[in-house]
Amino acid sequence: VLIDVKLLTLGKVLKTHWYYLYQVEDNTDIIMEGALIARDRVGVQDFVLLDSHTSEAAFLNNLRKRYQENLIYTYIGTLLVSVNPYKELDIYTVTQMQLYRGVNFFELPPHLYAIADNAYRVMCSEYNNHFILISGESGAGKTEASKKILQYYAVTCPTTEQLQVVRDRLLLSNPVLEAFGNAKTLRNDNSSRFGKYMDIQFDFKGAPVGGHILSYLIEKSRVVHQNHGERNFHIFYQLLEGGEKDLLCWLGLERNPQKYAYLVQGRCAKVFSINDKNDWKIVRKAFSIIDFTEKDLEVRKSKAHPSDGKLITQAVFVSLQLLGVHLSILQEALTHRKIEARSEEVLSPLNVDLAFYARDAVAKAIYGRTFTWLVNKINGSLANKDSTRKTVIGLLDIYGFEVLDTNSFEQFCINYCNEKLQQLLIEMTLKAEQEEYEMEGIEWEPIPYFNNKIICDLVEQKHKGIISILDEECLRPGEATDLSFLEKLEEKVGDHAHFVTRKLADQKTRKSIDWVDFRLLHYAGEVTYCAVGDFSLMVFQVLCNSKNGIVRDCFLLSELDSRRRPETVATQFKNSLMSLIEILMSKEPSYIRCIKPNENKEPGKFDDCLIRHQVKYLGLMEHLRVRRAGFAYRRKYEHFLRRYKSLCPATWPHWHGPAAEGVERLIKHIGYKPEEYKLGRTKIFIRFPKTLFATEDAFEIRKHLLGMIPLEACWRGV
Ligand code: AD9
Ligand code: MG
Repeated sequence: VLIDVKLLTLGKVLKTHWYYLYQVEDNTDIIMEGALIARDRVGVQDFVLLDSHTSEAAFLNNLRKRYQENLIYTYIGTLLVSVNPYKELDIYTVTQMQLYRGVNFFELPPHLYAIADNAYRVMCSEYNNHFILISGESGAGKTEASKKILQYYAVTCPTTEQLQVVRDRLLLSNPVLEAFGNAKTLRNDNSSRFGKYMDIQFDFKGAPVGGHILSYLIEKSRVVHQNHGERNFHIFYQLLEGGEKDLLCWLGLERNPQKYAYLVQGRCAKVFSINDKNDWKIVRKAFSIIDFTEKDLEVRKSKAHPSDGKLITQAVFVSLQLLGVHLSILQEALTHRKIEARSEEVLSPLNVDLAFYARDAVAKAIYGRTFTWLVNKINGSLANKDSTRKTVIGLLDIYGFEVLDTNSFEQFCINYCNEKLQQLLIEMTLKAEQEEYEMEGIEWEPIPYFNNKIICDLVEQKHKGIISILDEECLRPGEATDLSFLEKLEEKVGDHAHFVTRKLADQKTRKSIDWVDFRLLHYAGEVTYCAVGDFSLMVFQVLCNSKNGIVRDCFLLSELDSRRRPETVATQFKNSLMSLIEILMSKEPSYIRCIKPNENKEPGKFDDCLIRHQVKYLGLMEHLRVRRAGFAYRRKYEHFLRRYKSLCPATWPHWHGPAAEGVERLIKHIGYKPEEYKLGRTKIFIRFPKTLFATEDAFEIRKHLLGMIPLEACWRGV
C-alpha cells in the first residue's frame, strides 16, 4: 500500500540523485526498487558492483552517469578513479575532511580523502610505510589531487605549535616547486614539467614531522624553446609581472616579456587563467617560510670581467655579473668545442648555429641544476633531525603519458617512466591479490593480463636495450650521428614486436626522406620519437669556477673527474627510476588513476572517445577484471560482522563468540549460496558483486526500519 511519496524528505546528500522512494508499510521490495532506480541514475560507486558483464561500454556508462552528477570519484575495489571536473566542487571543505577522518573505507562515497585516510590509519595501526601513486595523462588532475591529499593531512593530523612550521613548509613547498617546475602547455595551464615524489614523515603519534622530495628530470628544453600556445616556466613571468622594482633593476630586467626571446616563442606570455603577479607574492612568502636566507635570494653581484675593453651588450654584461664568470672564458666555451686528437685537446671554432646551440645548452644546464639546488634547499628545510623512528606516506605525482606532434628525448623519458609505473601497478596489484589468496588459503586461478615488462625491457635492458645503444653511441663523439644511432637500433632491436623504424614504413622512398625517427608501441599507444639528440657536455668547466656560490654549488668541480666516461642523461634517468621503483616496492600501495574528460578544459563535457582511450591505457579494465575474476569483495570477519550484524537475530545486537563463527551464522541466515562466497583464515571473500549489493540494500533498509537512520540517510553511499 503506497502511503506517501517521500521526495520532500530527501536530505542534502541525496539532493543530486533523483530518487523515487516510496515509503511502503513494511514492503521492503518496493523500497529496494527505489534504490535501483537511483542507481540507474547515478551509477555505482564501485565498478566491481556493476551488474552487467565487465564491458568497456558499461564501464564508460557508469563513469559518465556519475560525472554528470558531479560524482567525480569511483572505486575499483580500493583503487580510486577520478575524472577532472574542471570546476570547483564543494567537496574539499574542512567539514568534508572531518567526515572522512577515521571512517571505514567503503562507508562513505568514494573520495581522495578516503584513500588518504585509509593509508594514514593503516600506517598508524601497523606502523608501516605507504605510498599513493597518482597517475593519468597531462591535465587529468594529478597535481591537484596530490595537493588536496597534503592539505587533508595538514588539517586532520594531530599537531603541536612547534610542528606547525613543518606543516606550513610542507604546504608551501608546492607553490615554489610549481613556480619553477610548472608551465602553461597546450594541455594544461599548470602542467608539471618534472616528476615529483614526496615523502611525508610521521612520528609515532601520527603527527607530520618532516618531509623529503625527490624530483625527476625537469623538462629543460622549455627554457629555450616553447611550442606555439605554450610558455616557459611560470617563475619568469611571475618575476617580470610581480618582481619589486629594485629587484628587476638589480637583475637588469625590464617588465615587458616581449623583450625576451626565451619567453615569447609560444606567443602567449599572458594567460587568462593565471595571475602571475599574485603568484609571485605567494612564492616570495613561501621562500621566507621555507627558510631561504636573504643571501640565497639576493646573491651579491660578482664583479664582471669584460676583458680587453671589448664592447659587449648590456645583456652579456649582466649575465657575466650574475654568473660570476670571465667574459673571455665564457666566450671561448660558447664558441668552441674541444676535440681530442691523439691524446691532445684541440679547440675548434663552432659555426653560428652550433654556437647558438651551445648558448641554449648553457641556459638549460643552469636552469636544470638550479632546480635541483632548489629541491635540495627545500629538503634541508623539511628535514627532521631527530633520529626517532618515523613512518612515511609518499605521494607520487609524475608527468603523465604524452604524445606530441614532435616527440623528443624528453617525451621518451616521460613515457618510459609511465611504462615503468604501469608495470609496478600491474605487478603489485596482481602480486598482492595472489599473495592474499594464498595467505587466506583460498583457491585462485591466475587470470591472463598483458605484462608491459616486454616494453620496459626493450628500453632498459643491459647491452640490448635502447638506452644502452644510446649510451654506446654517445661514447663515439664525432662518429655517431642520428642516423648511425637509428641503424644500430634497427640492427639490435629491429625485430622487436614493439619497435618500428621509419625505414620499414617508407622503404621505397627511403632516399628522399629524413630518416630520423623510430616508433615505440607503448602500452598506452604508439609514439614516434625524433632521434635528433644533444649529447654535448661543454661549458661545465667554466661554470665550476664561477664566483657565484649558487652556480658553483650547481656545477661541482668534483664532477669533472667523473665526466671522462659520462653517464648519459638517459642512463641517469633509468637509474633514478629503478631506485624509485625500489622505494615504492618496499611500501604499501594506494592508487589514484586520473582521467581527463575533454581536450578543452571544459566543465561538464564528457568526451567518450578520449575517455575510452584513457580507460584502456590506464589498464582500468584489466584491473577490474582482476578484481572480479577472483572475489569482488573481501572483508575481515570483524568488520563484516560489525556492519551487517543487524541482519540476523543470532548476531544482533551482540555476538559473543569468534567473529568467523558469527559471520557464518549471519550469511546462513541471509541465504548466501555456497558458490557466492569463501571463508578464509581472517576474511570472508565474496565472489559476486550482486551478493554484497543485496546485503548492502538489506542493511540500509534494516537500519531505517530499526529507526537507526532517517530515510534520507539511506543509500547515501550509492
Ligand atoms: V600534468 O601531467 O602536470 O600536465 P596534472 O597534474 O594531471 O597534469 P592538474 O592537477 O594540474 O593536472 O590539473 C589541471 C587543471 O584541472 C587544474 O589546474 C584545475 O584547473 C583542474 N582540476 C584538476 N583537478 C581538479 C579538481 N579536483 N577540482 C577542480 C580540478 N578542478
Ligand atoms: Mg601535474
